[in-house]
Amino acid sequence: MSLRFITAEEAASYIKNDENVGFGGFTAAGTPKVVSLAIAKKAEEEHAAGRPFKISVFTGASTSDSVDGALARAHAVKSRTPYQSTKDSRTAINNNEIDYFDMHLSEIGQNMRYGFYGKIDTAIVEAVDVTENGEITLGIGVGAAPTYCQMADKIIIELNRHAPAALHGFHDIYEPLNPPYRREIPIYKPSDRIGSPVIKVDPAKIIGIVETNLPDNVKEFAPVDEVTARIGDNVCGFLISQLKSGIIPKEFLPLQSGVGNIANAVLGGLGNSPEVPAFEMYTEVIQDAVIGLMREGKCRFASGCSLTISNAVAEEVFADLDFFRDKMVLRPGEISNNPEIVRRLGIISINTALEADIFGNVNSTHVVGTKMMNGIGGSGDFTRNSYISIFTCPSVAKGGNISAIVPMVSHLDHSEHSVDILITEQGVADLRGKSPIQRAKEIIENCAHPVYKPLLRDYLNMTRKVHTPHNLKACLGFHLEFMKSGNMAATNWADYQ
Ligand code: 0RQ
Repeated sequence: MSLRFITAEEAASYIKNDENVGFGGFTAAGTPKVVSLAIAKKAEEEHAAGRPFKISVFTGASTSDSVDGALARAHAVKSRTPYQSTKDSRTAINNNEIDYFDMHLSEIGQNMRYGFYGKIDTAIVEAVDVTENGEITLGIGVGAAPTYCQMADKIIIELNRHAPAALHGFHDIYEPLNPPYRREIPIYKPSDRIGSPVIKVDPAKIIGIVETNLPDNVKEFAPVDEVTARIGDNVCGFLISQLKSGIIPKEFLPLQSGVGNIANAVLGGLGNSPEVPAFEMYTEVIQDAVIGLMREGKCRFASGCSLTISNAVAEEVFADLDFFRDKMVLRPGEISNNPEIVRRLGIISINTALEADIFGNVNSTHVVGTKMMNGIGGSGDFTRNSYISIFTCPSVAKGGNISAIVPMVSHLDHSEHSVDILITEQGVADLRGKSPIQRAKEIIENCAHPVYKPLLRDYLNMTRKVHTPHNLKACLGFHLEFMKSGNMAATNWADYQ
């Protein structure tokens, strides 16, 4: 059958109020860029005419302003999962206008197939190529596109001419069977390929193709500053110490690193450390620094779910695909983040905390316990199952008014049972094999900012000797003080006696 090219407006006309829509892509990479804008416009027109129009938005991870931003501003989102990171969608979530459920990214594909969240009415995916027999070569982000395409009644493809069709062969599309028929996922090293370079769908489900020619516009990284550089150095120093002691084998182990400025600084630091051997990555997002490390021969291979790279770096990669072809693979989030594989490969995970408590519990998602920042993303998929799990963060936020090290986290994402190492610009806390009191001393002395150390020491000494010495009246004292005076450092423990 022949492919039908349509406009973004026509594509949007097929999306009805209250549909479940699955978007392909992962971060801004490979995320649809024009049909979502047309859906937002349609929503505004429907609302102006007094008719309801909202959709439930399912994705692979965060998207871009063209999906989350535009749809939130148009009040077009009923519910949202599994992760987001744009300002307008965050505001709508915190106003409870959007029902957001935050979840581990590895689970979205299987949970959809299990039927936990209903059906997928329409899948909207970006591709660099599509054939008449329904073979789709995705763009530079995979996410949950394979599952959404398999489940959807209708598929809309944004065929983006900006990325080369020669990306064919970079993807490895594989969906596990559902229990009780599931077998092991046969990935034994990051470079193993187990699936197909394309998503194969019934071509009759493809209701239209919208042509685009647009870059992914992944946000540029901030230059490495003094604090992020010190965190990067501390991570490198720690990994080198583990290598020298033989805990990390001499071949090194695959790395996972979160997104953002700190992750970028850490990777840059690893590249500059002659004592760290060339390594492989089994990670979620392959970002700018990894491309540089590949050029230098420091990163031998990267398996990820997306190429979350800035426009300039994307142009460099697209112009030299043959160099990168045997150095990377793009997989569905269900596979890139799969706990079974993370545990098997012995991955070293490096993720970012908003705050950590003195006993090693980590909050990655909620500002002062109540306001959603982004979501847990893939951090839990990796942390819980890694060989060594590392969390990094600056010791203070908001000019020192917030301590990232608190007596008790105001929301829990990663528990003390899963967090091995905490690293700030102040130093490294190794929590492995330590009791709660030992962990608290390690974290306060090595990771807390000097301004907050005396307060944290006093907190620890305040309670009579028990296994985990919390004072239940005072444990959220830092947060209560921040809400009262705007400065956690003004906390007075006498107020809680
Ligand atoms: O605020 O933006 O107003 O300046 O939080 O903090 O230090 O710039 O760090 O951009 O890496 O984000 C945890 C949110 C960190 C992110 C989080 C304020 C701070 C700043 C951002 P401003 P930084 P980052 C794989 C792994 C969960 C998902 C994950 C994240 C802003 O890393 O979403 O790990 N992680 N995925 O000032 C109040 C505190 C604060 C605070 C920092 N304690 N209280 N505000 N801030 N600490 C990736 C994927 O899943 C795709």
